[in-house]
Parts: sequence; structure tokens; C-alpha cells
Amino acid sequence: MRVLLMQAPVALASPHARLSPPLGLAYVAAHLEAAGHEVQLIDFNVSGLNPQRVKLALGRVKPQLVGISAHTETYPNALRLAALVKEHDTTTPVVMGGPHASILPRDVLAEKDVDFVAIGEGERTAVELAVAIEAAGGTPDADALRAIAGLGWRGGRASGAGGAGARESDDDAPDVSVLNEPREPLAVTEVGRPARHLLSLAFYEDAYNVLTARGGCPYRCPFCSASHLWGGRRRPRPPADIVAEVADMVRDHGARHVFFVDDIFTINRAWIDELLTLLEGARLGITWGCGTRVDLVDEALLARMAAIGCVGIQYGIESGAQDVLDSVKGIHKSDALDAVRWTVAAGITATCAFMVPFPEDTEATLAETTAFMREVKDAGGQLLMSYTTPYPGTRFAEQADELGLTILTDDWTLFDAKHVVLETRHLSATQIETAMAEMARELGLTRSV
Ligand code: B12
Repeated sequence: MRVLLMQAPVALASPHARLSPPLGLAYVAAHLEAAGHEVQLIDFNVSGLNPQRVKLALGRVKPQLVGISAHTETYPNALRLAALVKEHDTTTPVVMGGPHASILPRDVLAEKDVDFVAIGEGERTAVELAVAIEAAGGTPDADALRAIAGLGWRGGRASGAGGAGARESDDDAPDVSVLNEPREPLAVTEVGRPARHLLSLAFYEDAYNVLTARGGCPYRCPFCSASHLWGGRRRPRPPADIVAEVADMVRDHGARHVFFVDDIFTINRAWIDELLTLLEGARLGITWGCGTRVDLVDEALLARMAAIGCVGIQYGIESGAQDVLDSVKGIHKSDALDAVRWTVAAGITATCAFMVPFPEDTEATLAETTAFMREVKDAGGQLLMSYTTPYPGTRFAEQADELGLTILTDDWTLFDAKHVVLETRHLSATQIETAMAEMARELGLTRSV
């Protein structure tokens, strides 16, 4: 069948929207193609969300299924895309996936223009949905839908929603959302390669991103939704498979610089050793970057990474007040400074991200953070700042009251970490904005995030 996949774009142009290929959607595309479907993928971050262009694409592709990917910030645009699809042809089924739909599936299913949500890893869910739609020649019946793990859908009481396999549905409601059993994780050997041939790689600043693991991060930082999204058990891909993918990118796409997408690239020492050995042996002549925690590196590892082409590491340091760090991240300031010094000494750029404010932050702890950021800067680290944002599914969102947080808006467009969307019991929105501006000025930063 013909499937059109759409990446919803960020709404507000901002420096943090560094364009990188939508890997999640490209994996879904690859699995749909492998199952014999005809797939097109449009990233509206690249093409711009122009309703006329969306209509032209719909007219050209004539999709029998549309899949839309969104995180929280891009969700309003995802809904706009869904509305345009339905305006074009009300019978085209629309499935939404990605972090926002995975965490708030019922909210998404309450939207009239979205028929299905894919919760969590979406490859198999999308393929099974496409098969069911094809078999039904339109909307599959409730039994067929209920059989698709990881799918959320709207069922009426006549459909028997709430039967075996369905969670938390309400048979008395006329149009209830049904969330099927969770999808079993994909074996890392079955993840395969994202369908990069469907993307215009030339348009991306970070064109060559390679996913090294599934399952995310075992740390449960209260501001991050990764463990909620992925279950927290990291499933690293086989190093040989990753290096083969990089080698293909060099050969087929002329990649010179690769970014390894992973929440915590260096967490498994045996795995990273093997990956580095294979990367070195492949002599690809590339540079690369990654992200990890400051307490998961040491001098010897960093020197080795640099020798094998690593030129940039992103660290989330978050705060410069040890009490705050103890409560939100469990890292030590001394580990952070060591990591920055070793990274810089190895010739690698250390990009260090900080967030303002945490629930226990006061004017005094923010002053500590500013002082510590100066130390990091003096040690050669690059600084990034963002506003703490209570993304759905995080402890900051779910336990906001207990933590003394007041969430100021439900305009998801503002959940881009560049707007103040919360107040704490110690700091008002104005105080937070003023503090951020002062910190940026004192540290000589020209932009946040
Ligand atoms: C790498 C990464 C980045 C990198 C991207 C780098 C690169 N070169 O690729 C950078 C640093 C740029 C980045 C930036 C940001 N990020 Co980020 N990022 C991640 C991270 C660690 C991995 C994302 C990824 O590639 N996953 C791998 C793919 C395979 O998974 P996926 O995209 O989720 O797709 C799967 C499913 O969701 C589903 N699916 C997705 N779409 C669809 C569509 C359909 C139709 C279907 C059926 C299924 C489906 O199937 C896919 C395959 O299984 C995640 C955390 C995590 N572990 O998920 C955070 C994460 C996605 N980021 C997040 C955020 C908030 C941001 C920023 C706003 C942060 C900031 N301070 O600026 C910016 C926004 C960027 C932008 N405007 O687009 C949040 C999103 C939370 C939310 N609710 O919105 C996450 C979850 C982390 C967190 N803090 O909670 N990020």
C-alpha cells in the first residue's frame, strides 16, 4: 500500500532546532518498505509547513495511510498536518507516533483527525497496522485492531473495547480510546537501517546520525522522559553492525562526520571498547560526536576516543549546586570538571548543557551554578543553557504539585526549552527569566540552548 510519513516541524525558528534527520520515522519507513509497501517521507522541518505543499504532496502520493511523528514541541504542527490530511480526504487513516503520542496517547486519540497512535517503538506496529488496513480495504474491525500490540485506537462499545488485551477502556463511553498491550521490544539485530534514501540528507546540518542502541537510559532523571518512553533498559546494537552502517554512509553518502545517537554512549565499557576497536580498524577517516554522562568517562577512554576521531561530546551537567545535582542527577561537580578537563585535553569539544531552574533552586543556588559554569568555561567547556521544561511523562510534570512546580501553559509549542513554562515555589517566571539573562550576560553567552 502507499504510505506517506510526515515529520512535524518545530513551530518557532530557534537555534536549538539543529536539523538532523528524523531517525525514528526513517526506521518506521524502512520496516514498511521491507514489508512491501510504497513509502514516501517528508520532513517538514526541511520543506516548511505550507498547506498548499501538503495538499500537493497528498494529491501526488495518494496515501492509503499517513503516519505523523511528533515530540511535544512539534505536536501542534502534527495536528495541523493531520487536519490537512483529513481535509484532503476524510477516509485516509492517520497514525501518530513519537514521544508525545507515546506518552499521552489518550489526549492524541481525543483529536478527531488522528485515528491511531503508535505507542513506543513503532516499526512493527506500523507494519501490522498497514497490513490490517490493506486486508480490510479501509478501516479494520475491532478484532483486527485489538491484535496489534502497541496500538492505540478509538473503539465504540459495540466493538467490545475493554476485552482481553485492551487496557483502561470504558465500555460505556460512545467513542473510547483503547490502548492495546504494549509492543514487545524489537531485537537489536532486527532494527536494521533507517531508510536514509527517502531523506534529502544534503539539507541537514547533522546529516549523518547513527543510532547505537535501543531502550534508552537506565538513569531516571526527573526532567527527562527517555526512561518512561523506552523502559530504561539499554539494548546496544552489535558494534560490527554499527561500524558497517557508518562505512556504508561514508561509501554511499560521502559522510565525513557522524553523530552517534545514544543517551549514554559510554555506559558499557566492554561494548564501547569493541566499537572503538572496530571503528579504528575500519580506517574510515571520519570525525564523530556523541553524548554521555560526566561520570561515565575517564582520561584514558577520552584519549582513545579522540585518537579514533571523536571531536565532540555533549554532557548534561544541568546545575552547579551540589545539593540540586544530588536530587536530580546524582553526579558530582568534581566529576563534571574532571570530565571537561580530560575531554578538552584530549582535543575534543566538550559541550556542557545546564538547565534553569530546578525545584529547589533559589537565587543562591543559581549564583552557585553561574560560578560553576564559569569554572567549566575556564576549563575549556562550551556552555549551553535551557529552561527546565516539564515534558509529559517526566517526574517534573507528573509530580509538579509535590515538587512545588506550577506549570504555566498548555501551549505545547512553548515546550522547546527556550521559554519559561513553569514557576517554582522559590522563583517566579520573571525571576527565572531575569536570572537566565543575567547568567548568559555574565558568562558571555549570546544565545541560550
Ligand atoms: C538524540 C536526541 C536529540 C538530538 C538529535 C541529534 C541527532 N543528530 O539525531 C538533539 C541533541 C538535536 C536533540 C534535540 C532536542 N531534543 Co532530543 N532526544 C534525543 C534522544 C536521546 C534520542 C532520539 C532518537 O533519535 N531516538 C531514536 C528513534 C529511533 O526513536 P524515536 O525518534 O522516538 O522513534 C521511534 C518511536 O518514537 C516511534 N515513532 C516515532 N515517530 C513515529 C511515527 C509513526 C507514524 C510511528 C508509527 C511511530 C513513530 O517509532 C520510532 C522507531 O521505533 C531522545 C531520548 C530518547 N532516548 O528517545 C531525546 C528526546 C527525543 N529529545 C527531547 C527534547 C525535549 C529535545 C529538545 C527540545 C531539547 C532542547 N533542550 O532543546 C531538542 C529539540 C530538537 C528539535 N527541535 O527538533 C525529548 C522529547 C520529549 C518530548 N516529550 O517532547 C526526548 C525524549 C528526551 C527528553 N528530554 O525527554 N535531541
